[in-house]
Amino acid sequence: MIMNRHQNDWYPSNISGGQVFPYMDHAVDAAYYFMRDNTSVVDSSNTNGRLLHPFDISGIRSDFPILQRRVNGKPLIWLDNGATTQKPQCVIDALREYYQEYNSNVHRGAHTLSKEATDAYECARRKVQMFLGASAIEEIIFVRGATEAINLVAQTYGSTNIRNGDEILLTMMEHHSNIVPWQMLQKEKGAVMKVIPINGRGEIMLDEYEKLLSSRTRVVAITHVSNVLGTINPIRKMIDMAHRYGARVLIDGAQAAPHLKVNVQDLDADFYVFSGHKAYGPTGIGVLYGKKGLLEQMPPWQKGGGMIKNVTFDGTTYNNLPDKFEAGTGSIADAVGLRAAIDYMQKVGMDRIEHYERSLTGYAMQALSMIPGVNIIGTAPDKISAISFVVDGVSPETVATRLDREGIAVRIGHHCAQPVLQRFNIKSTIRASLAMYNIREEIDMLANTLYKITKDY
Ligand code: 7TS
Repeated sequence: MIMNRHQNDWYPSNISGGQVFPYMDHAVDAAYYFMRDNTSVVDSSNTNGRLLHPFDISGIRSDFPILQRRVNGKPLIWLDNGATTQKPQCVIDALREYYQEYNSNVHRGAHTLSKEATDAYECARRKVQMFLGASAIEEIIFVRGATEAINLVAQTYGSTNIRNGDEILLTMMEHHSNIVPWQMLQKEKGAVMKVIPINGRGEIMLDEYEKLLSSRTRVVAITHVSNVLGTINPIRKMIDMAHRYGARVLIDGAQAAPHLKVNVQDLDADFYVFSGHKAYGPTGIGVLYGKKGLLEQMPPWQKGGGMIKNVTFDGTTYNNLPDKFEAGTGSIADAVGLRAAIDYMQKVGMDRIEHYERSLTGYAMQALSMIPGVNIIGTAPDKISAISFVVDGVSPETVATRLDREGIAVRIGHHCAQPVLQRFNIKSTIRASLAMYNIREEIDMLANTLYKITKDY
């Protein structure tokens, strides 16, 4: 059944069918209730308590057609945003328009369609530059996603700058994409990899980090937000600390760019990466930001068409930035789709998305932490979106299957971040990860279903 686009009251008031989890009837921390009507956000940090423009949650939800779907007879509750977000209509339209009206290869300006496609592709690059606050358009390289961006940096910057005995620092909470490329490089070069530990709440131990830094540190690779714990890392400070030792810092922004306002110049990040598909854009497109001076010094990565200036059988000269790192035909339509996604996020406002999601994350933390038998992994006060937990005596598979029966999509497993789970002596968690279109009623539904599961086992 397709729901009315603007219908926002389709959750039954007694969603648990009689067995209501107690927290719904009792006042929790009032702080989590201040947006009860879902219509307005007070951002006291920016406005001294004045009301900002309404956060039009029902308008936002109606922009995402898939949210009208039913799964197993129930309205879809998409809490797997850490894996990928759903797409607003404007992104779907941008892809359709590209293929329907101006599909062409880029940078081959002999005809109208190529010019239109090139304009759209470069406009998308400009949009990303603004989104990240980069100082120059040449600093934005289109890649397939965060994984490809990190591999590019490890294999170009890394392979020319890391030598025997040099040190690479990573945190305990990195995604495999920000571990394996560095590990391979470390083995190849005879370098040393050191791991920055985290505490029991899932926060980086800055004093231990300080101790690990030295003049041997060449690269520090840190996730901005953990995909398992949701912790927001103090990357501004960590970048400063690394720079004092002359190290370069790569920030994995895969779980941050859709949720937080990022400015790479304020952060002074050397490299910042993210994936379009986790930020309401299409799959197949992602971004590597790098400081121009660094990108210019780095050798090209993949070789082929587009990245050259001149080729003879005696030798090749490479193209300028950003083309030097974009061999072959890129994901043109997906870049155009990413531009629409960024437009959409900016229309809503990154400040307001962050504020809303922080509050929703707090609400979900509160709700889940009150269910006996549910243990949350990752309790840092500064966290957003990802909430991992285990349920006493019930396997993650069983929990996920029961949730799916209610239309609730979560991810289970190691989330491609096995070391952080090892830190907490577990192999698998259930993870709910939130995005701007999620609402408290969905969290209530999750909490009530979990409560019922704990009662049944
Ligand atoms: N870095 C982080 C922090 C991530 O969470 C992910 C994907 C990646 C890198 C890789 O992104 P990709 O787009 O190149 O694949 N994380 C997840 C996740 O948590 N569930 O599915 C994918």
